[in-house]
Amino acid sequence: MADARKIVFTGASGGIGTMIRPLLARHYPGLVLSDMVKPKDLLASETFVAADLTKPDEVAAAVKGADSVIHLGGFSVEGPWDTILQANIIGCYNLFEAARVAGVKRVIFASSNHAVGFYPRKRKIGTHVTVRPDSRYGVSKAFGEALGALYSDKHGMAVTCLRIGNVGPKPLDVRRLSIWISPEDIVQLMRIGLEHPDIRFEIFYGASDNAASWWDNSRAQQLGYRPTGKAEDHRAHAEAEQAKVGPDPVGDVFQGGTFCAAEFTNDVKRAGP
Ligand code: 15L
Repeated sequence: MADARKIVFTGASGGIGTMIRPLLARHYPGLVLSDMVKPKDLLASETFVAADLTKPDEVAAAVKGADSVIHLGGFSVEGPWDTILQANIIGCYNLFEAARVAGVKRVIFASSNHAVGFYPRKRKIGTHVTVRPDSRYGVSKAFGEALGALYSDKHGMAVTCLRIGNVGPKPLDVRRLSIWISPEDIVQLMRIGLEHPDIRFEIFYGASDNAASWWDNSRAQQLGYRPTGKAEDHRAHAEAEQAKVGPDPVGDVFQGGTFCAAEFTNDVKRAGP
């Protein structure tokens, strides 16, 4: 269905952005894409505004006149502190603040499973648990969720945080059987955030209908989420890929996997809730 709203999509040239742009364009043909580099295959219906998230003026120009923002921009894995600080802390603040000034009504924030990565795999968690980040990257995603709550409560912005698992055509390994989300399903979650009248501040898990899930996504379901992807359909592929890597005594215990194991100097029994 055509939609006259102006929706700005940051991080449009990144991995997830590239996968979901054509799917989003079916629902929102006038999408305004933003990133540091222009996507190679801009559709006739799309426009592009270059913006560096660390530069408030550029971010303000990118979101000018928008009523909604899908914020996928930033650094998408663990990195040195200054990289995370610039792209995901300062960049995320600049985005929310520019959105407030521009009168943006709805923001979809790409959070991550790594905001709660130190929960053990044997525990099923909902969206109200205390954050347990597994990396500086995970901390930055928890920060983004907190900013979203602030702008929702203080300024009435309708903010939806997606704690994304792993987006792709199929789960890459056994861990991803629990956290995988198809491109179609993440677009479905974004559409709920962009359109549902009851959104104030929400956290959804970005996961498909995975039998091995570690997450209770009942709030998303209450608001209409009906995932169509099923990780189990790809189990053989995921197990074959898993067989190529050895066991990880830290990463295999916790939901965040290798993000937990990196730089780990603790005792596994003392980590996580
Ligand atoms: C993420 O948050 C990353 O952006 C992505 O690259 C994957 O590492 C994913 O998490 C994951 O946990 O598989």
